[in-house]
Amino acid sequence: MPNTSARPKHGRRARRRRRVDPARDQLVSSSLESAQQCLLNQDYGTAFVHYLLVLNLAPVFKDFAQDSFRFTLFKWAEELDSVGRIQELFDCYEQALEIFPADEVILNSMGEHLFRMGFRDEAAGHFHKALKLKPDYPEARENFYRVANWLVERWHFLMLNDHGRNRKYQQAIQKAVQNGCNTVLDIGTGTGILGMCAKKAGAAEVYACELSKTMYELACEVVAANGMEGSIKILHKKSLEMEVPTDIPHRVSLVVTETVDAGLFGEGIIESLIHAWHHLLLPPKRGEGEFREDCTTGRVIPAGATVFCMAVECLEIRRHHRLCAAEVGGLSMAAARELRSPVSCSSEQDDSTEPYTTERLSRLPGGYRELTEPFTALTIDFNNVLELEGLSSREVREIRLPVTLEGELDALAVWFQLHLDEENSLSTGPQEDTCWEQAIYPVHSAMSFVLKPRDELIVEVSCRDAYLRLCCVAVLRDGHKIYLDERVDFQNSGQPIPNPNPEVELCSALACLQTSQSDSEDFCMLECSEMALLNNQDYHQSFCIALNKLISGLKVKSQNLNTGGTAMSAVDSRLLYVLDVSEGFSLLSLIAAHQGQVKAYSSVEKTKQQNVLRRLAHSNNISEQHLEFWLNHTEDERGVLQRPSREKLWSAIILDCVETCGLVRQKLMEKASLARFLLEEGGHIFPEKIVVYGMLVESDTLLLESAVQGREPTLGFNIAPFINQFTVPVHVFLDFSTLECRHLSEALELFVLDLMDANANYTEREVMVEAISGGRITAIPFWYQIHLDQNISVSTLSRNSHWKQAAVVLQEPLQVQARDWIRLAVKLHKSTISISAHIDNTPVQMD
Ligand code: 44T
Repeated sequence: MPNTSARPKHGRRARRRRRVDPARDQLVSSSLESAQQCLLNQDYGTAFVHYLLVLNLAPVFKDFAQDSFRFTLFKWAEELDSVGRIQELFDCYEQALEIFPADEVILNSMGEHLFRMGFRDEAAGHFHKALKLKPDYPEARENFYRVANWLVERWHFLMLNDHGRNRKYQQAIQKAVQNGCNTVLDIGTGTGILGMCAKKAGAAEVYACELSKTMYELACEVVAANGMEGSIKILHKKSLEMEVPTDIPHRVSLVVTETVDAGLFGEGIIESLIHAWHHLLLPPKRGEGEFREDCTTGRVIPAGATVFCMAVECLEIRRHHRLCAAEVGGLSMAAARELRSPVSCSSEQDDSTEPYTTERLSRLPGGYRELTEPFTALTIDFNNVLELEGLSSREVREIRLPVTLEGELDALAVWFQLHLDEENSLSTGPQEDTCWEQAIYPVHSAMSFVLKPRDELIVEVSCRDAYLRLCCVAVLRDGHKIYLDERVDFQNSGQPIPNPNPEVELCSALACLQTSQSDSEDFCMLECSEMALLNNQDYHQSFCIALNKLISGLKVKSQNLNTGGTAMSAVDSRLLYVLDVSEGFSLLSLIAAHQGQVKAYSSVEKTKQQNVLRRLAHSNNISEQHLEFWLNHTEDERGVLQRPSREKLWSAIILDCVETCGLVRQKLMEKASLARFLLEEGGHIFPEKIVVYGMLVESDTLLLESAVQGREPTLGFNIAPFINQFTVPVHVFLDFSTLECRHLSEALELFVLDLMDANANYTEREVMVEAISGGRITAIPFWYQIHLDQNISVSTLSRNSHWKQAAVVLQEPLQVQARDWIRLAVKLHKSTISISAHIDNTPVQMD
């Protein structure tokens, strides 16, 4: 605790400036004393109020009281947090930052609270500010790296590195401005690039708006650095909140925007353009014959888009959205059929579901098979406001996709062509060599469905809540309709036609049967990664064997003890206790309970998911008393690892070590030491050890995603140094198996984390590795071997893993020759790995 009793040393300057006010001095000094006293008494709330009073009345005490004030704030915030007084907590931080606006520790700490509460953008902003104030502040740096992806999403780098896209936008803007569009609004300006293009092309007035605070600030910096500070007006606003003349003096003749996501409409372009046409743009030109633009009509770049869709078979998509396994870790999964991913186009949309997810099809492990030709699902003219307005009210349209290849129907893949103008267009298709991802609409139907050539897949296309929705409804086979989806309403679609093929009819009947039983209320949602985990048979099988080994051993031990005449009651001696503290949905407690004589505690929190586990317990003959939900017993998260005192210590504690994104979980080692303390003799932590492996690679792809590359200015503008401040050294969510890269070394062991033995751990390690071929080391992808016990382990790199990989991207690529030796310095600080690499060909001393 900081020293609270020292007397303040008044600076000479401060003393000279102070006006004499005895009453105020008296108040300040008594408040300061009270603050210190309260702090000693651990009455942090009152201490905080006193400090606030002192520092507001007498800023001269700031230096003196800063440490104690921070300490008080953090303690008080902890208390407020634990009792859920969140608004007050943030009020306190705001008051503190009014007094110490440049205090990096307070900023960082407020960021941590914001992050925990789910305000990621705001949290990231605080870490960034803290880091700007003190670049070598490791806590803020680490926090910043964890969230930088939210602040400035990685696609900004990809887009700025996509020279083709940049040039096409520039050409289209140039042409429009030269043709008379001389007042321009850039909606969602990002780094300011399109606005700057318009200015450079000679537009008289350029306005830009950006809703993200960080991106807005970045755009201001970039525009100033390019000497256009006075000539582009940037607003920190959503375009929908803009109006004439408050924000812009009059309507503009050109709107440029690239507010499109992989599913085209996900960034709200329809709504933004409808609003722009009504409030911000000049009226569109009327006749088809009017070719020349002038300053009295308005138009939009991009002018429109064509959306394509195609049915695909893809195991990688399937295992992330549907339960594929009938048995997992020895448990029958028949009772868990209602599990599904939150990505669904069903009519009952709510906040927890999304109509599509995104993937780069060309990078999916295991690839994909095209079951149909690409088909035009929709065309849209952004210059036609009636068409934009009509989208949402447009009737659901049915399209039919002729099947060209036999395969399981897993998803519809969607991409589009963005027509910037008559000449320039961009495509986001899976075959294109661009940075774009495709939108994936997974098929959730109750059972797998195999499409056959000559079938026709019937897809419903609609646009609700400004999202494009695609839904596979049925398959036309030999003139008969087989329904796929559960929400088909027979009154609208007509009764299914009797089918001469009994197999097909049975399938159809089954699909409908499933439907009527499970209305959406009964669905239980799992995150895509949780679904993939559930489908990971090896993982569960490994746990099953390891738990079985441990439990059988402990049972024998307790029997021996019992026959030896200890005082244990018969019941106690038979029950072993297992705690699963996995994050999210986990079957491991159930697998433990399935071993018999085990009382297992699950950390699953959501009621629906708990119910699924209960149902699975029931259907697998596991007594209800042998499965408990840990969090139903604890008010406080910190109590998670402490069992009710009346029970024995844990026989096994299962820790979740690696996040899906490929990083070690935060606070893992702290949790492990707490867990060790709570184990009974002979008890075990699962896993007992994790070994980090890595490989030296040359990968341009990773570079393109991490920073604006090259020394050439982007379209002649100086952007790279500004956006590159948001470069992070560790990339997450990689698929190492499909990453375009050259391997420059064998896989090597980088680091070991021992969860059972604290003394075995270290925080820094040097490893030597030989280059197997020459090249530029740009990155070191890494993954984990998770050792459950001495013989059983699972790898996060395995084909059916639900984990992705992460990679350290070197600050500067390292040129190496084949057979060079590279010295890697690997550090682990609070579960964040950092690696630096140097060539070191000095001969190794052999013992
Ligand atoms: N994603 C493309 C591009 N905004 C998404 O805050 C990269 C997709 C993509 N500002 C893979 C790769 C790629 N008013 O900074 C953002 C956002 C802002 C607005 C003001 C509005 N109405 C909006 C709407 C959005 O605009 C910026 C760009 S939007 C996202 C672009 C090729 N998958």
